[in-house]
Amino acid sequence: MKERILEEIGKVNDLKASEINDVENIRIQYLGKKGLLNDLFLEFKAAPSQEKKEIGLLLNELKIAVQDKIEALREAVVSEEESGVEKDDLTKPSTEFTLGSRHPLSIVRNEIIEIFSKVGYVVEEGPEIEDDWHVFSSLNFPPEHPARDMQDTFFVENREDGNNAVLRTHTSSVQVRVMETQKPPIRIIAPGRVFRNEAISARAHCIFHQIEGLYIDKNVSFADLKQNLLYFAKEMFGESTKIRLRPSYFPFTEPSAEMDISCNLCGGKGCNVCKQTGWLEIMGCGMVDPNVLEANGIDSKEYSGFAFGMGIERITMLKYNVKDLRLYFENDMRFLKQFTSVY
Ligand code: 2U9
Repeated sequence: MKERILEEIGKVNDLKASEINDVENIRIQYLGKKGLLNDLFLEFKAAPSQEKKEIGLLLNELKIAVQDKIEALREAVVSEEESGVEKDDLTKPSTEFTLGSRHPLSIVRNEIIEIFSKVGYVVEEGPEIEDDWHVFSSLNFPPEHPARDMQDTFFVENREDGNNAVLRTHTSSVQVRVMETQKPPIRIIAPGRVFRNEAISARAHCIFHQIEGLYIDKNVSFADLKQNLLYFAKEMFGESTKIRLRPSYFPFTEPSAEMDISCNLCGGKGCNVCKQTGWLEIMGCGMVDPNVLEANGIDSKEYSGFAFGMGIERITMLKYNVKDLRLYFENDMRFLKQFTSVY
């Protein structure tokens, strides 16, 4: 009986949130006036006198053991309550916690930075609120160019001297600032947020992200441009990727080109994504216009250079098959948590 009772009381120790009231209930159950021990003592009175001594000893032993056990239980519960820590089952699995994930635009930006860093490009940054000189004039935009219109550019402040404060419409202004402060050779990439006054849709947004590159040194040629961008395309989209350059126009480069990569979905055969052409446009590029070099204090007879620019949203769409630009800005966890990367 002693063993059974001690075992029963012992089980209480395993109760999850045993409280001092529980311990008191157990004490009443065993040691109270109507408790089990008292019943036994009553029965003991009727025991034959020759057995009384032996039974009395056993009963006392049982009472002391039960008292000790209940006291130990009380102490355990009190010290647990005082420490404020619930006694945990250390064999239970730990509580689950979720790791955040990087935004897909950050993943792709970091990957592009990594690729260009390997061939000597250095990251440069600049202000998002810029002025007319750094965004337009120094980059050979004529005064009547449509980009200078309120329809296309967010104006922050109109200034008397005409050098209005604007939100930068491209990160080219970062390159201009580097040309002002550093001497060639210059080999930089400028990732950043840009702003254009456009209606928001699946294919356009008034805020987006670019990475632009600029390489200026003696004897930099169009062949260097082509080889640098071929290297980038293969690193970014796979070794079998091909590139093609189509003539284009930008105020700040001459000659200018758009660069396509072979469609990595159909391998160039033609599919919905590449609109049956086998090619996907990924960036613009060109040789820096001599006017731009001169406007920024670089002798165009001594130095030449190439530049390129790409939209990070577009590269991310191609890489991850994202169909709607707005997904990048909504911060819907169901979209965001699909992206995991080392970058
Ligand atoms: C300096 C001189 C030249 C940067 C360049 C492009 C071509 C280009 C667009 C791609 C898609 C912008 O995001 S987009 O809309 N960019 O096509 N950007 S060459 O040329 C420069 C920059 C700085 C001093």
